[in-house]
Amino acid sequence: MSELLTAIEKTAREGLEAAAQAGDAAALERMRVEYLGAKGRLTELSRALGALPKDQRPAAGQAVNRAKTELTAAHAKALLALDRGPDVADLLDVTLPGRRPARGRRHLISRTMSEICRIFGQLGFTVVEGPEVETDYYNFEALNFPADHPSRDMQETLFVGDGLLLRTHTSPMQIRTMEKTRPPVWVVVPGKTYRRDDDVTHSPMFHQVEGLAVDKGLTMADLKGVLTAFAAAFFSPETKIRLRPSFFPFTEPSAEVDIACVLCGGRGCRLCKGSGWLELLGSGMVDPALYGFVGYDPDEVSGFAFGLGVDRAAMLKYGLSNIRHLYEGDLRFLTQF
Ligand code: 2U9
Repeated sequence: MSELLTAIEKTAREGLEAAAQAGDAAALERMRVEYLGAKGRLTELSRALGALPKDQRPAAGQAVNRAKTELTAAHAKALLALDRGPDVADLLDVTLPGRRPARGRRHLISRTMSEICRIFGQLGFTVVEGPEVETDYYNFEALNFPADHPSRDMQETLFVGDGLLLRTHTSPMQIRTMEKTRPPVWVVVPGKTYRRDDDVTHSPMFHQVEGLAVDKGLTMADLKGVLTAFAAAFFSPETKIRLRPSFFPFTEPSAEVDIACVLCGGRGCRLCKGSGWLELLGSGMVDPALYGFVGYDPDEVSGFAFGLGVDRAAMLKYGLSNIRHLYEGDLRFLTQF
């Protein structure tokens, strides 16, 4: 073997050793310059190839190239090892407690709706649910809204074609229930309802719980008793209510029900606009005209009904100023309750 070949192999061995020993980037760079640089040891050896006898050149040339490849790879590998930083095992504390996966929870609206139904359940009402796509008959006609009557304007209906619409209240289900059962009827109907309405206190989809009681001898006193008990259970035991005359096509007489302001207790503040009262729900004695649609005898039975916006009830109970918070799905808001 020629002297040159021996020198090439020695240089390769020393270069590999230097790469393995380099403890930092500066030492590694010194190795690269010394062995692989333009004036480095392998370059010098390549130059010496020209002085060899012709027959020895190919073997020596291959040896230089092999050495270059080996040292370049060793340099790159050592550089990567430096970049990787400390071993993961040194950073991992296996004694740390694990991270629990986040648990879901029911939405504030769903929980408020359940709470309202639970309270009316204790007062003797049964929960029934029904379709959100309804016919004009169940949403309006059977509820004493004559065709083309201005009272339909109060409802801002969303139509879906084929004579169908998105129910504007859950009242159609009370009609369906009365069609199927004889009195006494004591039901509450929770569910989604739809109107063309969109501002800080209105959403085009909102939630209602409506109630209907039809029985022998019911009067406005029963209505007031049930709603007083509801307000006490939903807000706080001392919550006062008042009935204010109003109009709904399906009840006569009709009353809106206010509760003493949840913020100032009735003294008057910004929330209740100084009145001391907040509007909570609508109610009234079932208009006897409705009984004709379901085959009940108005001389035999009487009834009361009420309708409560769940979103509004939740806003009052939890002091929310913007209905949109309930529908944006922002966990920073939702997890507060
Ligand atoms: C039948 C007979 C009567 C349900 C009623 C209201 C009054 C009422 C509103 C409250 C806030 C709707 O969500 S809201 O905008 N509801 O004011 N609802 S009485 O009366 C009925 C229902 C069904 C057969």
